[in-house]
Formats: sequence, structure tokens, C-alpha cells
Amino acid sequence: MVIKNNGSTNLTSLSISYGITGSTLSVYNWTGVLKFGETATVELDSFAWMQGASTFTVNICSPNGGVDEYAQNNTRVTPFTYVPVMPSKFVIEFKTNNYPYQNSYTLADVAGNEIWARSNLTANTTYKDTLELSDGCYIFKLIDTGENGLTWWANTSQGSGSIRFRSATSPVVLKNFNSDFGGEVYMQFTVGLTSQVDDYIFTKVPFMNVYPNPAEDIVNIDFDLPSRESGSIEVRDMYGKHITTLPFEDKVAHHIVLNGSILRTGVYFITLRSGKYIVSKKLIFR
Ligand SMILES: [Ca+2]
Repeated sequence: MVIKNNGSTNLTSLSISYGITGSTLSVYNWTGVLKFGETATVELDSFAWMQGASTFTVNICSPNGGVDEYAQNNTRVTPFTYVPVMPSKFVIEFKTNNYPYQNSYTLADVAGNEIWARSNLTANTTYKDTLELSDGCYIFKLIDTGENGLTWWANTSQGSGSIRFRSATSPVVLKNFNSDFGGEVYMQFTVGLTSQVDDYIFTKVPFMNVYPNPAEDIVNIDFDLPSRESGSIEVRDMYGKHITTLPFEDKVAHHIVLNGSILRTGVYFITLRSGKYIVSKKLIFR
């Protein structure tokens, strides 16, 4: 947090209480020397966690051990979002495209230390790595030095690849990343520190990714939903004629491969329908 002295007297000490709004706040006693108009950045210690709330509160009091002359600017409340929770054991599934030398991916701990990495990849190959992590905070990062993701309509020569997290105990998809991601995929998550709210649900808005697009043989359809749903993916041509329906049951994330042998050259509409959501994408097949 940043504090500023608006008073004419030098500020030399301050009591700062902070934490999740509604919880028992922690106290940090700051000391230093701040002249009129000067600011200081204060790094607070850890604090007690509380489930359910989504704002962080900071109060300041007792400047120089006394009573503040103007108490109206002593409190700030900031909203925050929960970091997604992953199971301790899961699979990173990465399919390379024609330009695998553009890609490398790493897992780092909360201090930014790399604890796992993959590079020197082979083209059009699927890598499946099972990770088993202890409780803590982690950062997953995938780099594309070509800055054109694993698939991009304007660069079809690179082919298409994909990146997703799967369960280690079943083929269930936990999370799909949009393979048209540009230069980097970046995801922070925790293991063991359950939020008990939306564990293993990673998106607030439904999304569907259809690739490669244009497609020539197989079509990949990935989707991620904000809640567990059953429904279907419907394929229609540009005149609205029904081509096929691919049902799904009880999914928050899924990967479907549509065999292009049932499609002819043209434009199609791929539509996901569940009880709550409709998402539609245009597909060009040639
Ligand atoms: Ca690329």
C-alpha cells in the first residue's frame, strides 16, 4: 500500500490495520520519516484468510501516536478475485504445431523460481506430463516467440496446436487455453488452498475455440464454461441445414474432435447450447 502525509508535521509512525473485509484485521506498525506531501510504499505482512469475501480493507490510525486531524481519508477498500484452484496432481497436455521451436513452457513457484520446464519440442507431437504439486501458489507460462500462438487464421503455415490441463485420474479436461493466444499464456493458480467457491472452474464467461480455422480435415472444438453443464454442439451449414449434433454431459471444459469427412468446402456455424449458455462460431472448411 502507499501512504501519503497531507499534514504539515513530519509523519514518523502510523498504525495500519488490514485484511479481508469483515475478518479480524491484522496490524502493521509503520515507522519512518515522511515530510508534507511525501509518499511511502509499505509492504504489509501476511494476514488471516476468510472465505467468501471479495474485498480487501486497509485502515490507518494513530499518526505519530496521536489522533488524526482528518479521518475521512483513512480507509480504502479494494476488490480482488480468487486465484483458481487446481488439484495437486494433473496433466499438462501440449500439442505442438509445425513451428515447435517457438514454444516452451514452465511452471514456477510463488517466488518465481522455475520448478519444471519443457522446451526443444518436436513438431506435431502431443506431450503429456503428470505433475504432482505440494500445497502453494504457482505460475504456469507458455511462450510463443513467433507471437502468433499455436493457431492463427493469418498464418496457416504454422499448423495448429493446443494446450490444456487434464485430470490425472480420468480423461476429463480441467481447462482449455485458447490456442490463438499471441505471445504468451500466463496463469496463476493455487494447490491445496481451496476457495470452496468455484474450485476447478476457471472461467467466468463461456468460451469456445474452433481450430484450425480455416480447417481442411479435422476440426478441434474446445469449450470452457462457468458451471457444470450438459448440452450439445450443433454444426449447421451457412443455409442453416443441420449437419451433425455432438452431445456432451456434465462438463465444465471439454475437447471434441470433429471429423471433417462429413463437411464440404464452405462456411459452417458451430453452436454450443446448454441450459444456460449459447456460444456460436463461424468455421471455414476448404
Ligand atoms: Ca507460433
